[in-house]
Amino acid sequence: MKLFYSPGACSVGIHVILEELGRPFEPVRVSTRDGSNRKPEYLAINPKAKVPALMRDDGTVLTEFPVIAWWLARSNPQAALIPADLDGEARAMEWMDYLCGTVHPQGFTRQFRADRFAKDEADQPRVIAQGKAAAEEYLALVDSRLAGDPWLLASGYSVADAALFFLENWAAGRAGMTLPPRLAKHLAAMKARPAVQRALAREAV
Ligand SMILES: N[C@@H](CCC(=O)N[C@@H](CS)C(=O)NCC(=O)O)C(=O)O
Repeated sequence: MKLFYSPGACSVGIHVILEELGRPFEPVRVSTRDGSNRKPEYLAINPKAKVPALMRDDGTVLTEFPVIAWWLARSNPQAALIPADLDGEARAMEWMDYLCGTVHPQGFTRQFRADRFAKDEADQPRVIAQGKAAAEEYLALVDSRLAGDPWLLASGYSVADAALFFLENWAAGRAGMTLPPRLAKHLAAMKARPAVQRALAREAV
């Protein structure tokens, strides 16, 4: 398997999941900062020009964080990274959809890529402020709805925690936000996991 990732991007969550599985994979760096994701070689792999993308052993490619995470968890049931019961699995998907489909673009892409939302530079501080306010509101909601301690689901650690991790890491780092208390505890618990440490170390190289 090959993981196409960009250092510091949302793809670190998939990097974490692959490290949790302990199966061999090849990490392939595609920097979104220098525009490598828009080069023809990468567009041939993912025409959406986004990371993460996962090339499976048969050469087929999956895109979209929640789908890649779900597929990895379901195809490696021994790792127990998603609840085995239908309702628990639905809860994990519900969180990942919210985190990747709402919190990421509305809360953080607005802060980090304001030029995508406002061409006129004079309008961009307003977009950034909107993103920060939205991120604070969304993260407060997540904080109030954690069903586990410290994990998102009452049943324990799951791929949904890896999705929450990349957002918390952005919030506490690049966005300079103060995390609400339960999310601060969740981030610390994530950072204590050897799989997270391995993923972060590899991305830092
Ligand atoms: N819906 C996608 C979004 C992925 C996404 O936005 N990735 C960002 C990095 S965090 C990216 O590739 N940005 C490059 C660009 O938009 O040029 C998912 O959940 O996987």
